[in-house]
Amino acid sequence: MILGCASSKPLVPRGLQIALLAAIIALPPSLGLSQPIPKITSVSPDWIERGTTSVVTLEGENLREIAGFIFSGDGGLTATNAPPPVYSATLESNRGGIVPAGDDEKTLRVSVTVTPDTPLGARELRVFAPAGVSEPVIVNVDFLRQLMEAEPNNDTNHAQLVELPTAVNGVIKEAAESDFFRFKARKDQRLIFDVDAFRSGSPLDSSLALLDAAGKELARSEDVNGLDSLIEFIVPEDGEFFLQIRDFRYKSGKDYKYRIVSGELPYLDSVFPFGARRGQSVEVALRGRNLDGLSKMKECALGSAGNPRPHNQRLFQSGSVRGG
Ligand SMILES: [Ca+2]
Ligand SMILES: [Ca+2]
Repeated sequence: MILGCASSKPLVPRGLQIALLAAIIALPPSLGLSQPIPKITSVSPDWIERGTTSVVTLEGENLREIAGFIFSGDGGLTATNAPPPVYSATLESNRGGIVPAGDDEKTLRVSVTVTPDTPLGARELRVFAPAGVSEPVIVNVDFLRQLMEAEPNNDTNHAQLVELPTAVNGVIKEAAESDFFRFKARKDQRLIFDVDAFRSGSPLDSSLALLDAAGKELARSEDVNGLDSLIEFIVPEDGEFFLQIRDFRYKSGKDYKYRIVSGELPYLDSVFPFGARRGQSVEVALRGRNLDGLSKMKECALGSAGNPRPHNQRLFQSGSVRGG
């Protein structure tokens, strides 16, 4: 349809042009432009402790008219819209006032509940609206308490106090930034600090250090699992210690995320054999730390033919054992 042209005589009288425009604008969305399909680009936090309800924030597009949530994989997760935080206000100096934050279609707060007995591991989360269903993002279920770093935590004087065991989640956002955490430990504890960044696609090349209460470096790790650091620390005496993480090259960015599984936790260096036929029980030899003398597992239940996922899947991956 041609409504008119500045350089020629309009094909449609001006009054009719205005009426046509008004009619197009007034069309309901289903008859005019198609409704937009929701899109999720990130979820934070993306790890949730089993048996808890957590608020996670989705970022993306067209998230204002969400009708529901879909989880794929093992069950045990449900989600509802979370109310906006009452304290969420942004000071906008150029407008001279306080306006509510997060009132847009690019952010959605979701309350996710995980049952206490659901299997650990990853789930796909999608949102749906009348126009369609989003692509999925991954949400992980863990047995550890999940902590988000709290700024400022960029030096030992502002180190964030954490209680082990825990999984600490953070981001190295600023150039040359280090994040510091402070924890108490008892003599002879064998503590594991297992960074997960590179292995999850983060550009962070972690450099991880343990310091004593005076700030003296006791241990440092660069690359153990790919670029991810791992420290095993046998506590020399009761006291407080610092954990420090930064990028090895002092790089940074909002996607420089990390996760540090921390505490007196079992850690597998290797398993043998590496797998077994579906539906078969095998004896698996284990090598690792904090295994409580466990060197073999006689019964390693694998999924039946109808359930191809190993029940205790994580035992077939080296790294921190996260329960089962
Ligand atoms: Ca920080
Ligand atoms: Ca590294």
